[in-house]
Amino acid sequence: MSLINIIDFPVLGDGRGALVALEANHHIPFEIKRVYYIYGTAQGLARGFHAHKELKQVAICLKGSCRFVMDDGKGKQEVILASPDKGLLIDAMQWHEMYDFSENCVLMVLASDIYDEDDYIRDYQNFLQEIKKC
Ligand code: T46
Repeated sequence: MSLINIIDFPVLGDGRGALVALEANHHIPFEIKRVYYIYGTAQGLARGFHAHKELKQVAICLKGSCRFVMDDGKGKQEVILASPDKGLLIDAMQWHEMYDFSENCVLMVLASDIYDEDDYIRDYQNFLQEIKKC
């Protein structure tokens, strides 16, 4: 089973440039309750290192590039996000780590719920224990 689920968004391009429109429950497979974005990332530093118990997310690299490592407790797979017309689905109970942010990277994330620290599993051993119960 692939841990990398990329959603290709339709690009409505014309002579003036490109336009991508994302609709909840259509292009994005959930109701969007929160949008956040990451930019100005320190060079050489990684982020993530957690899984979410319930939250579903789609990550879109609007500018530049970054690398995601996705982990289901049995295996790991990597993907580079470098295009604003592609979204990476980060499902619940997928451990994820983000590396190699380019200097100009702008990473936008659409999330199925508002921020809740209790939904995070930030300890990898705890994640491995929880995944066995799924
Ligand atoms: C994820 C990956 C892809 C908030 O207060 N509200 C928010 O909506 C978010 C996303 C974060 N925060 C606070 C929590 C921390 O004190 O901002 C701080 C940095 O968050 P964190 O260390 O979790 O950042 P990342 O880049 O490691 O992870 C983020 C998301 O938190 C996470 O849900 O899946 O991006």
